[in-house]
Amino acid sequence: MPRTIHVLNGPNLNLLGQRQPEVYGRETLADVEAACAALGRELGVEVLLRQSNHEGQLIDWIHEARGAAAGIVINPAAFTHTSVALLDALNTFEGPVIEVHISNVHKREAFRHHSYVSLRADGVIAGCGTEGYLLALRRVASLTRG
Ligand code: DHK
Repeated sequence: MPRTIHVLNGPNLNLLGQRQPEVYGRETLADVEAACAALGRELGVEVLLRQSNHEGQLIDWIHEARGAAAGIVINPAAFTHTSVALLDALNTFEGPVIEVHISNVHKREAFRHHSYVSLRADGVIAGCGTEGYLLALRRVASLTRG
């Protein structure tokens, strides 16, 4: 059975491609999902991509990943900078976690420089655009290869 990698996306990422394209680019989340699925086929993994604007929903999905996902790629969006609850949820997950930010958060406002999720993440990718998701998938696949 192929390993499944869960790709979780936080608030406002449903508007990817429309929202501040000068910061987040013109690709939509559907484009990201298609690119992740194509790479998944190449790597021999399944990819489940989800997005929610609600913190509790993201936490429920992290709990669902326990014992089910080989790894988690997560762009927590604004919850990166605010959510101890997401950090606590990720701390219950046993596999690798890679944190992705489309923009280079360190080049932006000071409040974006701190990440609660980074206290758990095994790797962090920022400022590589939506390609960051593909880099993160490759990393999870290599970390979990048997
Ligand atoms: C996305 C967001 O929505 C912001 O709140 C983060 C992140 C950065 C990104 O670059 O993907 O600060």
